[in-house]
Amino acid sequence: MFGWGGRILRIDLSRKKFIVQQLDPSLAQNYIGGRGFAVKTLWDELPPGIDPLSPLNKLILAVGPLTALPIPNSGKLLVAAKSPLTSGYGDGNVGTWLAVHMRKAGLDMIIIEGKAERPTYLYIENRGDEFRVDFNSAEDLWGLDTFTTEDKLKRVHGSDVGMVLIGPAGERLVRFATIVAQKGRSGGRPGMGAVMGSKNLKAVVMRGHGDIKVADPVLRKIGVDAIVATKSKPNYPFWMRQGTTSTVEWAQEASVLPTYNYTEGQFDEYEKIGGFSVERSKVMTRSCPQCVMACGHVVKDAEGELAELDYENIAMLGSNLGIGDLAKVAHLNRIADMMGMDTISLGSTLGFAMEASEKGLLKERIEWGDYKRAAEVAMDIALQRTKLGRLLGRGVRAASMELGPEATEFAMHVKGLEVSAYDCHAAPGMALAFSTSPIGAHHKDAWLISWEVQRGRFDYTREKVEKLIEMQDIRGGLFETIVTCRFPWVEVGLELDWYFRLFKAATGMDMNMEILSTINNRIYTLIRAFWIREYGHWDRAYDTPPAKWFKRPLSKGPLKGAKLDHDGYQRMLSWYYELRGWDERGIPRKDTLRRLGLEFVIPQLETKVNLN
Ligand code: PTT
Repeated sequence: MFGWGGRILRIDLSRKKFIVQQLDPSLAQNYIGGRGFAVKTLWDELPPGIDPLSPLNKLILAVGPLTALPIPNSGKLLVAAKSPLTSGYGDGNVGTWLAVHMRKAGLDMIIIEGKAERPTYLYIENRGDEFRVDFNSAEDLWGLDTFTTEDKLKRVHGSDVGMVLIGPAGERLVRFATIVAQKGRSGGRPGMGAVMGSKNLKAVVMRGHGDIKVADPVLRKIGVDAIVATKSKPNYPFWMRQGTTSTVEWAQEASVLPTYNYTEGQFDEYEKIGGFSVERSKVMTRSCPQCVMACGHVVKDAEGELAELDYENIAMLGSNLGIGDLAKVAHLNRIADMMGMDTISLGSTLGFAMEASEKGLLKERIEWGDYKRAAEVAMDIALQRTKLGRLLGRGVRAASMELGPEATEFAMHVKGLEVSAYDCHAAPGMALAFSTSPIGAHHKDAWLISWEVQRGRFDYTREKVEKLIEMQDIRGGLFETIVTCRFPWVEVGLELDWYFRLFKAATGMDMNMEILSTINNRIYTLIRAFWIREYGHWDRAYDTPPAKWFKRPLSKGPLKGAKLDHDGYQRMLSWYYELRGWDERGIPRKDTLRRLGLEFVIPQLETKVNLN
């Protein structure tokens, strides 16, 4: 089998044991890698209904057949587990040298089980088929921020290792704690860092040895040509100047820049935090391994320290909180990176707290634009040191339920995952994208918004739903399974055909849109089955965007008065279900399950819901 390493490393923290297992070739054929491997493993191996923070949860680190190859932007790792934030399926995609070392060692997946008795970090190394896994004490690392931890581990193991780690937020089980790498790569928004923390696992460090075997050596030439093609795209030079941060100006123009906890779509001070401001302030860029499109723009923060910015971070910690100062936004970003928290969920919970405080639903004061207070509350959350920090550290869904029905009206989440940085008062397609994303309200599976802004943003059409599914199939089905960065395709327009050719050269297997669509339908439907099994029931309400976008129209700007239409949205949701082969409740039909080779989920699902 070419393209895949063919090995799975299974590590039991409770018993300090590990085994190397063979990858079942049918798993590769039917699920490709990354997210596909993760959900199949979680479905097969997790006892239904477990507490995500219990030792029974499993942390999956998975690569794909194109990870770490000499092709554009291939140093990525899929991290997944049952989410402590949403209680459903959770994953994220983090850039890290660990992915490269896994590939060198021939590992497709590392499955981490159980719970270490004391704080531990893992050191993994291979010589051919022989693996060594050390269960090292992390007592002296526990409590340290991610930057210091990385420096310390590199002093012990050398700077050429790959690693992922958590900060104090993960240790203290903040539900949106992430897994961090390379001082600024952060992945696993739905609390993958808390899952690591619950296992007393501070870091995974690895040095892999070996070559990645591919089916056809022509891969190297196609890879080099693809890199040249990426760099030759007309908007490549502008991308290198501003990366994702130019989205601030675009979002302002389109009235989709989240402002004051998604109350408005425009922010008066947007220029101060926009792409041009970042370009002027930039001191360096940071990137994932094997990247030709560095997206981490590093600026000096309000305390003179280096901090990395992307669009999502700026919007959620800037306009969404009413903070129009790049250095201050960067400081909040630095806190999130050092403590190991997701910036999107942090910005959303802080925005929620500001609105709750304004409405008198919170005793504690936290005002719009007050960066010092925002930084203090961010640390309260990370360290779980105050009542407010403990409330917000559970995410906006849990916090709003505690504050009462009025608060749930402005809690910006879907299925418990805080919404990423696009206001959808006038973007029903993007609202549907958030609501049908397999992990909750993340934009990564379908960034429909720029397409719909051009094509008729007030329409509730079937064409939009079809486009959404096509995007999910490409982003979810391709980039989350081959596990490389999607930016060459999405940001500078590298044609998909490059990836199909690279896939063929790596694995010897064909790939095209039709195959991709079948595989992604299988993965999406299995993920949906996982959510239903874990929740024990299902209905359309779980696939519905936050109430604010329906009930509270934009109050200013060119789209003043805009809000989502309930009936139009429900129509689109029904089309979505129909196209995926799910019934009117959003539950996969039996014939769909059989057609996709997922009949094995039927007995368990039938104990929870009636299947059509
Ligand atoms: C992703 C989410 C994003 S999406 C951003 S900015 W983006 C935020 N970045 C954070 C950060 O930084 N620090 C922090 N403490 N928390 C953060 N949370 C937010 O996390 C990321 C890049 C980006 S930057 C994007 S869009 C693309 N995402 C990809 C993806 O999802 N899949 C894929 N195959 N390729 C992708 N390429 C791009 O990678 P999550 P990263 Mg992240 C400072 O992982 O959980 O999906 O959250 O992984 O290595 O940082 O790369 O405008």
